[in-house]
Amino acid sequence: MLAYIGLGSNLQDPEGQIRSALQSLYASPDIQLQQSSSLYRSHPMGAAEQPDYVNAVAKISTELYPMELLAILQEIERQHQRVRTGERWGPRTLDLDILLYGDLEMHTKALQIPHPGISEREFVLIPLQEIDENLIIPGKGGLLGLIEKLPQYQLTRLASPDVGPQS
Ligand code: A4P
Ligand code: MG
Repeated sequence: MLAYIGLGSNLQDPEGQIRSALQSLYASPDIQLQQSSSLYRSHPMGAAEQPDYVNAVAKISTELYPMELLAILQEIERQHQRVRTGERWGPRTLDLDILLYGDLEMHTKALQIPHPGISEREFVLIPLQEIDENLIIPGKGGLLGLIEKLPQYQLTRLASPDVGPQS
């Protein structure tokens, strides 16, 4: 199954956190890292009193079920000293979201796929476009059409990632 993972960090060397998380995905035995986007700097969505984020998207293939994949992503978050404060959209060392899992649509409390914020987030859609601009987001439509509707928050493209099959 092909899936797309959104990575975000705005604490403790965000760029390093994202590179390290990509490395963890690459090293995970049940996950094959197919491609990763460039890293992007983005203004915080939500509470303004927090540092800018670094965001990226990874395309993976896996035979894990969605809940199994989520458990592995949360374990990687824990390894990156993620502490859940309960504050929604607050600062974090590492956030890993399942953006897409094949063409699956699921809406449970534990897991919502596609990720509910996907169609309004420039820091998700632009890195996705870099990987596969013909993507269809189940229930939401074509990626390029969603990008056209975005208010432009402006992303700054940082470096290409130096881990995984591209290196
Ligand atoms: N969960 C449900 N669906 C999913 C999914 N598709 N992927 C559940 C991952 N998790 C999913 O997540 C809370 C619970 O959501 C999980 O236990 C899981 O069962 P969390 O990571 O603890 O909470 P959160 O991330 O603080 O909440 P939320 O609402 O998911 O926040 P977001 O949407 O991840 O937003 N600004 C910029 N520029 N860049 C960012 O990356 N990120 C956020 C966080 C805010 N502002 C940002 C960014
Ligand atoms: Mg999250």
